[in-house]
Amino acid sequence: MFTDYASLRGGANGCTLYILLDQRVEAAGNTPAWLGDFTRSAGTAQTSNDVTFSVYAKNLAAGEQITLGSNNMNGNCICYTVMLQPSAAAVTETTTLTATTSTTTTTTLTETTLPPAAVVYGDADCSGDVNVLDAVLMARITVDDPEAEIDDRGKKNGDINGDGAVTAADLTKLLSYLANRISYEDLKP
Ligand SMILES: [Ca+2]
Ligand SMILES: [Ca+2]
Repeated sequence: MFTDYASLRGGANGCTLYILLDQRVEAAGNTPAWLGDFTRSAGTAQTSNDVTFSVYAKNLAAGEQITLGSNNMNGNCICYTVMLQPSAAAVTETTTLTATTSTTTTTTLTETTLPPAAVVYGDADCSGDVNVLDAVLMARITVDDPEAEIDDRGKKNGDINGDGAVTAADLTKLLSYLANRISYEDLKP
């Protein structure tokens, strides 16, 4: 349990503050009130010893100060972890943390920003493989179905002939591949 609190201030450009909170704290109904104006992310983090953390985020404006408090626990949890992502240049001015107990762990973030995935030509729905469902989606795109959902990656995947848009020409090529008339190598631009 933290007995001394940390005081942080976003520097000249502000920053994003992330708190990784042991989910056992949430399970015990002890989620700290000072996390109230943080946004709880859908992502989680896990340590090498199988402790799962919820990820809370808050943007600090330039010069904005925040004081971090207790995790309301007397044991049976790992101290929360604090991470800062500067908004632009290095901005963090002060960071002090003191804990009465600590556990050395390695932390791996999941569901954070990953590098752009390689283009998988034909996989318009980004499901990981190329099949008739991609053809259905691309057909709906080519007729401007307003309910057809395709994201930017899907548009890249669906632009099989590389002319910058998903059109009937791309769909025709995909159907040829699905009918085994051309190989996947021939499907690519
Ligand atoms: Ca697919
Ligand atoms: Ca195209």
